[in-house]
Amino acid sequence: MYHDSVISIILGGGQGSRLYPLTATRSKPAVPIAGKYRLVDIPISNCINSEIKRMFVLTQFNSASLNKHIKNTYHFSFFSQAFVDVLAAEQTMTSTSWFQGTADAVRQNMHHFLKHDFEYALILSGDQLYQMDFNKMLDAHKESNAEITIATLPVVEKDATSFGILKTDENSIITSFIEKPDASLLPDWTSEVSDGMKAQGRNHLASMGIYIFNRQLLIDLMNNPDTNDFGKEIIPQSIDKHKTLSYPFEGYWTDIGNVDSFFEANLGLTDEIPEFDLFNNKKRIYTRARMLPTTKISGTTLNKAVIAEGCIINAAKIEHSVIGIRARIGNDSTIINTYMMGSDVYQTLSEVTSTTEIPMGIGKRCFIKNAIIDKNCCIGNDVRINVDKNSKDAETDTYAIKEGIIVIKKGAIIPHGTVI
Ligand code: ADQ
Ligand code: ADP
Repeated sequence: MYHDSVISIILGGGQGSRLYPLTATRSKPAVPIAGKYRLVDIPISNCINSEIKRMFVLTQFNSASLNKHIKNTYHFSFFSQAFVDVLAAEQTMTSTSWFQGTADAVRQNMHHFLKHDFEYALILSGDQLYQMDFNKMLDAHKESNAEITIATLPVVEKDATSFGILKTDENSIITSFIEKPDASLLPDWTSEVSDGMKAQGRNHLASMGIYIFNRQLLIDLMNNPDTNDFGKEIIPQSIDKHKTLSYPFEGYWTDIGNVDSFFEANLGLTDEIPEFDLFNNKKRIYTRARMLPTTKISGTTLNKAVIAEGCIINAAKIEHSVIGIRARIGNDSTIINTYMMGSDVYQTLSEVTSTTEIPMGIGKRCFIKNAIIDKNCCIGNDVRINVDKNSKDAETDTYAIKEGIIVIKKGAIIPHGTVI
């Protein structure tokens, strides 16, 4: 086990513009996923399951909800060295010193990291859904005497333009690397992959944005103020100078950095055997223990539904949907292909039955399809939300439509009878 020799640095997000409007009022690591977790719980849980217990979360803005979540969730023993520290950019939005990229975010926080003893820095992205034992990656790094190790995954040609793509020699040492290559270059960038991957047409080896750096090399690289990004500069410039190992991973891994992939990853949890395994004693995903009551359901046909704790559901039908904590859904409503995040608090019975205010949750006789409903939304009765791939992108105060998915903004009030 490497817990004494490793710190992990979780890149919590740039401006989060690709996940907008989910990131309009909170930092990316605080975005709720899978009904009861937050994005940052994934890398933190992977670290805890790998016995790596000194973690830093780098974020562009210090949202109250992120600090609160970390503080309320990750309590370690008084006698343990373990911690999760949130380090926010100390500049303002308009300042030019705002983190210029992933490497710049690490550089600006080096003084925090160097206060701790470590031999290896494990750098992780904050917006990926996967379960990985980092000890195996650290073993491979150590055994090969590498200075840098990059976790890699074979991808299909269509996806290859979104990633750093690399080539290796027979010892898995990386010989070349190109960040997000143009499609026309791809024929020159295939790699040897396993037969199983080949059969799926996954012939391009992609960087997962998960890196191990030896301490001294990280210090040296961070001393060069001209490099701001790992994928664009640090990694391509290091390949020839420093032994860089590819650590192959073939499990489930997906980037959830945009609304479309975030939506797919959440709804993927409703599959008969979800690729992301939440039902595993050894790969537990941690989150805040909220002590919520069990969910109460009446008169609802459920099909491929994932329902978190503390909900009150009277809907007619919920299909292919994830329903988050404390959600309330009224009689005769139908919810399809939807991720509803739920609510932060319960309202009183008189608030829920109010005839003047629309209560939190979804009202009666609604039809909702292809939606992400952020927290604390108040959706009235007889609301019909039915967007699809043909819907044009649009934005109002209360919702945004992007690529056929509608995001109802946090706390939005959608009046009775609205049709979108
Ligand atoms: P991208 O994911 O496109 O590619 P980037 O946008 O730099 O790279 O994000 C990497 C991670 O760092 C994300 O979690 C992001 O939220 C976070 N991040 C970005 N800017 C940040 C900042 N200023 N401060 C803190 N965190 C920040 C990268 C690699 C590719 C690789 C893919 C795999 O560059 O080579 O293939 O990851 O997803
Ligand atoms: P988000 O989940 O959107 O990032 P926050 O985490 O900031 O938002 O909000 C969640 C916390 O805020 C909850 O833990 C809850 O205590 C508090 N909160 C939110 N809305 C209310 C409300 N209407 N009344 C009381 N507390 C609230």
